[in-house]
Amino acid sequence: MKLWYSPPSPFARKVRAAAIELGIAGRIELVQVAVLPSKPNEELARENPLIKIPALEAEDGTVLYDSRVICEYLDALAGGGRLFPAPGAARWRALRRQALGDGILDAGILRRYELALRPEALRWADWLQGQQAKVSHGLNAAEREAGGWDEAFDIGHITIACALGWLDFRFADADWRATRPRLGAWFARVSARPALAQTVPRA
Ligand SMILES: N[C@@H](CCC(=O)N[C@@H](CS)C(=O)NCC(=O)O)C(=O)O
Repeated sequence: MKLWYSPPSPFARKVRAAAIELGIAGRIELVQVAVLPSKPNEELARENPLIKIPALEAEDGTVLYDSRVICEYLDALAGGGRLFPAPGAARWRALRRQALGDGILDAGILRRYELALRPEALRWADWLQGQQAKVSHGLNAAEREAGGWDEAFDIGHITIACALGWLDFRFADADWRATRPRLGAWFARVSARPALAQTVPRA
């Protein structure tokens, strides 16, 4: 299998961490690519028409996207039911957690693009604030739930951890831990897992 990724990408990190958790990372060749919404990568577009990472060439040659589909594929490949619980309440909780982490990232990445790519004179302060509100409320929801998160480590936990790691990487001065002690303590504990320790975002 082949994974198109970049070292800072939190969505690609989800896939890399999932593969390590599942013990199948050795079956995946990593292909580093550059992606920017302001500069479409036409080579990547041949693999993923949405021109985003991650994209995974699966064992049958199909190219899968996005991170949610790829992670569920890897889970199935490793026997199923490990990162994506079987149908039932635990599965809905895991998928909801994944949606929360993905949503925090979607809003955070839109802010990042606005701040890093858009010319300063064209920036839209209300829109930036609207995205920040999604990040903040999302983190508050995670703080309310994090007390019960030590029983398992599913795709939702991986996604939340990747979101927190990316916020630390891109917005290091935004002290999200100050008002979210349970989430901070949980993140410190899970960061020691090889799947997260080996995939810390870097430039
Ligand atoms: N929903 C997608 C989001 C993927 C995504 O936004 N990836 C970013 C990099 S972290 C990207 O490729 N951005 C390029 C662009 O938006 O053009 C997933 O879960 O994989």
